[in-house]
Amino acid sequence: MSDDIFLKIIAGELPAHKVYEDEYTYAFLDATPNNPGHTLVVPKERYKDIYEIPEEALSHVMNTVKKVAIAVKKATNADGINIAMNNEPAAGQLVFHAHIHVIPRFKDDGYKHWGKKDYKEGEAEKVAESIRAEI
Ligand code: DGP
Repeated sequence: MSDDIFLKIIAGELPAHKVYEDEYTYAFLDATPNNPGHTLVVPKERYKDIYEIPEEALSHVMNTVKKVAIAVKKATNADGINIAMNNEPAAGQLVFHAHIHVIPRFKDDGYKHWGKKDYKEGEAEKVAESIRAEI
């Protein structure tokens, strides 16, 4: 039996507030929202994260993310929307079935953006070159 809670939600074995479903994707309210209306969009097939998910499946997910983002904004009267994906525990991933967070944001919701760092001399050039070499 799978220990994938999102597969169980898709199969109706665990309760969730579904907001959208199509052949490839499923969208439901996050149980512990940053703000009311915070929705998770998942592929119906299990892929662990951004590294594993095939381009075609990701493209289905992103099409649904756009649909859901527009609906969440209208339904909640949000001032903005964050789209986020956590990959691996170091980045905050808790559920290992790839998913995108659609988070409605409000001017007065109290959240702050992540802190920023400065590059040291020569560091940006070096890291950009390393990334280019991996693509
Ligand atoms: P992440 O940290 O990116 O892996 O986010 C996982 C999210 O999944 C987290 O915001 C809470 C949500 N979540 C975990 N378990 C359940 C559940 O059983 N039902 C619902 N609706 N959401 C869940």
